Amino acid sequence: MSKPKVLITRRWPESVELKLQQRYQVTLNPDDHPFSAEELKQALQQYDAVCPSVCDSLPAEVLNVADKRCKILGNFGVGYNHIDIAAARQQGLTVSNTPGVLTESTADIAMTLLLMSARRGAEGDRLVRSGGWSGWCPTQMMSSDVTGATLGLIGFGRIAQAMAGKAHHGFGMKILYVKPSPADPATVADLQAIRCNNVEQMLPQCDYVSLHCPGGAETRHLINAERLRLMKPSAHLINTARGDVVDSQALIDALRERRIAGAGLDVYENEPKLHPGFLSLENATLLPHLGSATIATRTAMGEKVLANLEAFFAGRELPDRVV
Ligand code: 8YV
Repeated sequence: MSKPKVLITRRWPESVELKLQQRYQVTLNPDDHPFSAEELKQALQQYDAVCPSVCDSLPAEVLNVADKRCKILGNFGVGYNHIDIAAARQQGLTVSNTPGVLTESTADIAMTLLLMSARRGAEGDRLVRSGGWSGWCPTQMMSSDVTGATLGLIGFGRIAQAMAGKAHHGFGMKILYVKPSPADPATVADLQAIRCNNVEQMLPQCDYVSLHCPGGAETRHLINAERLRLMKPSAHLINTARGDVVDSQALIDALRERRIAGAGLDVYENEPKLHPGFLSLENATLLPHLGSATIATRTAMGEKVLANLEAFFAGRELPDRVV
């Protein structure tokens, strides 16, 4: 029997690409260019498995292409809001993702952004590089304390809980959260976390707010102008979830008018073409979607995709089935 044909849409860690080459008739993307909608449609027609990532938009219009050969989308990433899941289901496509292996690295980036935003890290770096630093003085670049402050989490899944652990046990932070259903009692006890009734109730109490809900239609612009007005003027907003959870223009206005102190962002609406308004804001710390970007994590994500493909082609239940 010939080996299944597999397409990887972007470069993956070399060790995983090698394993893919040993197991499948695999096509890699040596120049790492992002695929166009047309290329994705052709991929669905030519391969048994297509392995996309967050930069591959797969709406119904692409997934519904005629004469599909593809049976499985082995997504490289835990978030799958770039895939129209209803259309995939309707087309009989299997979809898998990579939960669990990127929890700590993404929580680390959220904590990095919180610290950078609180302590004005990126701004300080720019000052030194610009040659504009005239030396230490008692009132220069004063900032906000992290230790002992209150952190509010919107969404309380794996990544939020990992961040809460770092914040509470490492920095003595008080943890608040909003989640549709109560969290596991042992976790709540360990973090001494307090569940708030809703976002409106939580926001005014927080020194830092970190977003950990999934992206997509249900959470689009969950942080809007109205809710930004509920935050303390000294508070910071951290987003490592998905860009469209925040109304960019509303956040830019709030930062510009200093209605909140700062924002630390790893994700953006219309990534990578973020709203240009962010670029001139000293109080916005901007990272290029680095949440899971450690060698170990990206390798583990690739291994997860491999495990899902292996199960699928062996006719076994998938470890990480979305659809
Ligand atoms: C990835 C992520 O870098 O897993 C996710 O959902 O946002 C990041 O870890 C990216 O999505 C890879 O597709």
